[in-house]
Amino acid sequence: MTESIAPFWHVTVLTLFPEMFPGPLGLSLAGKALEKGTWTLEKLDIRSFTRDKHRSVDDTPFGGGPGMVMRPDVLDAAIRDAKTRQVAAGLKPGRIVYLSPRGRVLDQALVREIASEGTLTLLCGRYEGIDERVIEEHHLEEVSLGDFVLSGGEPAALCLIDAVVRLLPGVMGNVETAGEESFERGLLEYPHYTRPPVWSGRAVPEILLSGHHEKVRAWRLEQAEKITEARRPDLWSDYLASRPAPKVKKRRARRASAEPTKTTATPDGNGGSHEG
Ligand code: 4HQ
Repeated sequence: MTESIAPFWHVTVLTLFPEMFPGPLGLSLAGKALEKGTWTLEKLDIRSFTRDKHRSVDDTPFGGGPGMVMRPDVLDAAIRDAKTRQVAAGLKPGRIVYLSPRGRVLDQALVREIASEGTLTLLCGRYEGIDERVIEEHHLEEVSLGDFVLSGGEPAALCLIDAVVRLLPGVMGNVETAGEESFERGLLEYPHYTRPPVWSGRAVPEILLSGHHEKVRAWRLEQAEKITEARRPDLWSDYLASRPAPKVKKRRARRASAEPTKTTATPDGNGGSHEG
């Protein structure tokens, strides 16, 4: 699961609010990378794919109910144009993500996967959402930022792009390389401190001032583990399950043992091991 990151990356955004892009991503490190051409952004205004005189992108839901639904014919034209333009630019059209609370919840593994692919198309919905048939027809992948409701997919798209772009080569400089970052190990971050060493009567943990790099590393791991266990039992159990099993010294099978390889509870209550 160690995808290499694409050398450059393209995203096409389908939206009714193209002015929202790159938005905050035009500033700071992501913006610099955009200027340098580390990534490219194409915005397609969904309304430009309407053909009626009122330029309608939505209509009332069949079966009744509140709100409006984005029309499949308009979205289909937008998606086709996105693909056509990607091919014309020499890109291989990749996955098409529809931002939606029904989707797979975005995590760092999916961000890495997307960063490893050259091209992404993002569809931002408004109103109650989009006609289900477009999801089927174009094999849209639904991705959610979390269990809350936005007024549109645009802020979620900006978050996803931000998370991808910071992984592209040269965007972040030297920070968080080679899986230094806590989340790369499936843990929450350890606590950070900087000057002054005493502030508001609070001293920085002494170990951090000691210069013992190995002890600092061990302390930070311990802190990251404690905070993950306390705050995110879901991450904690994944971490425990994926952690390499502690080495158990091989002990020769007992000659008279009926079940020499069984590792479940034994009369000594320790799986037959004297470690762990
Ligand atoms: N919406 N994660 C409804 C979200 C959302 C989320 C986007 C609101 C789609 C139609 N998107 N529109 N949560 O709440 O990604």
